[in-house]
Amino acid sequence: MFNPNSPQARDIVDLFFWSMVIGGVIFVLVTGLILYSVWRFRGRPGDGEPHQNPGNRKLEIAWTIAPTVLLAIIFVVTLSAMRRIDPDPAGQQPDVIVTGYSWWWHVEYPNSGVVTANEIHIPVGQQVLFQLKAADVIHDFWVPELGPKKDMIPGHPGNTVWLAADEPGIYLGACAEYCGTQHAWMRIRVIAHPQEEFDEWLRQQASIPAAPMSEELVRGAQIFQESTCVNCHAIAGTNANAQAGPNLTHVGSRLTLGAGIIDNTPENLGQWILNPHAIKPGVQMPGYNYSPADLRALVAYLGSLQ
Ligand code: HEC
Ligand SMILES: [Cu+2]
Repeated sequence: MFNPNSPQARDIVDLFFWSMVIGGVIFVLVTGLILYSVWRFRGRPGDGEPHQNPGNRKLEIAWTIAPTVLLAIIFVVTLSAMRRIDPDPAGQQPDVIVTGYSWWWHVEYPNSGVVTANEIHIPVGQQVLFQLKAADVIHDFWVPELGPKKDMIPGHPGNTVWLAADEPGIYLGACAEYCGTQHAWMRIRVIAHPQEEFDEWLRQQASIPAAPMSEELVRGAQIFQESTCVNCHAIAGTNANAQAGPNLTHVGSRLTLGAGIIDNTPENLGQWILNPHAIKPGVQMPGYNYSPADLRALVAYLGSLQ
C-alpha cells in the first residue's frame, strides 16, 4: 500500500499520509500539553486547594470550532478522493469479472470469453474496470499497489473497482475479508503487460488447447476425463465444463497453484493431486490415488495446457 503504482493507489496513500500528519500534529500537541500540565502543576506537600476555573467561553468556542473545521476539511478531501478513486462506471461493461470462491478467484474476460483463475493479466497504463462477485461467502478483493479494496458479496453482483498499473510487473493481492480456513491463502497476482503483450496473452488464452500429441498426453487426458475432476473443473474443447473449481484450460501457463500457495511445477502439481489437503488444509478438492505412471501422465497433460 505504501508502494502505489496507479493514480488511485497514490490518491489513497496521499489521503492516508495527510490524515496521519494532521492526526499526528494534534496528538503531539494534546499529549504534550497534558504532560506539561501534569509536570508543571503537580501537587506539592502543603499545597492548598488548587485554583478553580469554572469554564472559559472563548476557549470552549475555539476547541469546538477548530475540530469541526478540520473534520469538515478531511471530509471534503476524502469525498473528492473517493470520487476520483471509485467513479461510477455509468453502465460501462466490465473488462474483467472476478468471482470469489472459498479460497480462490474465478477470473473472466467477458469481451473475449477467456476464463482463468487467481492470476489476472491487464494492459499497463490503462484503467481496467472489474466487476466483483462472490460464489459462497463474503470475500474482499484487494491489490494494494493498484487500487482500493472492495467487498464481494453473494447476491450483490453490482460491486465494481477500477485498477490500473503504471509499470509492467507482478502485483500481489489477497482476500481482505475473513472467509474461512484458507482465507490467508486466497492470493491474487495481477500481471501488467504492455498492450501488445497483453493482447498476445489474451489471444493465447482464448485458444482451445491443441489435442494431446504424445501417447502419455493422450493417456493423461483420458485419466482426467474419466476421473471426478470433471465434476468440478473445466477444460475448453473437452467435455469438462464444471465451475466448482478453477478453470484448467490453460493451467500450464499459470505461475502458481492453489491461489498462490505453491509454484506451478510438475512435482508440486503431482503432490497437489495426490493430497491437496496436505498443502492447503480444508481445501475443497479431494485427494486421489494414482499409480506413479498415471500421475505422471496426468501431470504432463495438465502441464501441456499452456
Ligand atoms: C470437488 C471438486 C473438485 C474435484 C473433484 C477436483 N478438484 Fe481440483 N480444485 C478444486 C478446487 C475448489 C480448487 C481450488 C482450491 C483452492 O485453491 O483453494 C482446485 C484446484 C485445482 C488445481 C489448481 C488450479 C489453480 O490454478 O490453482 C488443479 C491443477 C486441480 N484442482 C486439478 C484437479 C484434478 C487433476 C482433479 C482430478 C484428479 C481435480 N482437480 C478434482 C475442486 C475440485
Ligand atoms: Cu477471505
